[in-house]
Amino acid sequence: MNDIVKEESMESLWNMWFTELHHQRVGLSLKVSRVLYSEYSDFQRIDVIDTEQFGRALVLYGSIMITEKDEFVYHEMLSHVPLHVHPKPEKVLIIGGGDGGALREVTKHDGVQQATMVEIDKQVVEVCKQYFPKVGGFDHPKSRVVIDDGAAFVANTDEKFDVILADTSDPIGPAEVLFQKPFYQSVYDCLNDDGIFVPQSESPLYHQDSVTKIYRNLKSVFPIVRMYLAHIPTYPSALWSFAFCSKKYDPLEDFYPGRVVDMGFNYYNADIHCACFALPGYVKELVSS
Ligand code: SPD
Repeated sequence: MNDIVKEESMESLWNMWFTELHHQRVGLSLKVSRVLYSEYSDFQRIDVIDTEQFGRALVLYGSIMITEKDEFVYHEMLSHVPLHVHPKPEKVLIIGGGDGGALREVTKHDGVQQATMVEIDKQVVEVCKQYFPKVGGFDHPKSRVVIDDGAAFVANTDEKFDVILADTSDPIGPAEVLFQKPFYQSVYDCLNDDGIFVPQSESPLYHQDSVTKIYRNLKSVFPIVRMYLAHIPTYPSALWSFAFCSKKYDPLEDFYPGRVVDMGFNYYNADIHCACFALPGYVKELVSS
């Protein structure tokens, strides 16, 4: 057998798959070409895998946080919806977001003077800088990275922000407190009087109990709370939600399509901005109480 034939046979024998269970009886399986990193940090298990369809994936505690191929949807929708409603977003805070994708999107706005990212797990930031060098906006002059507990940061800071994003993992483990009322109240308190807060708010199909609780908590703190949706292929049910929470601005009445400047978006645009707030009946019901 010559070397080429030998290599081809080895290739065809490689049949390694990563499966994330999205529900007790449903999962997403991706064919893996290489496992690049597997370690435990002080907070969680961190894996980086190379997948044949979605490129590299960052997996925390067994759950996909980003893949190279579809992270743009999540980060554009988390960042640009609020940043196109607030008329003058100068100071932006990102809670979590250790991969730096939200930092990359936020710093695209000329008016933003400083984007502060507060991530609890230093190891996530280091791993992402090494394995996802194109994702994170860490080196932008407006970026400031703080390694700290996001809940403690908002509870103790004297700083005020125009827009706050909660770019968290799921409400289990270290991120659990970031879905609860005391955290939402601290966020409210460190927003300016016309501030906007957007947390990711899970899958309206597979995480219905969590979604209902998250929106109840948010509505007990913010006068304006509106869910919006995006299609993210590698997240549970591929239908993901975000909560637009605001002290003053309405996400549609205070949105002016003419102000949208193309910053190289691949998902977000003025039509998507308006359309993403349209909710299916079963989702409306989830967030109506
Ligand atoms: N189940 C996956 C939820 C992940 C949401 N956050 C992703 C962080 C990407 N910056």
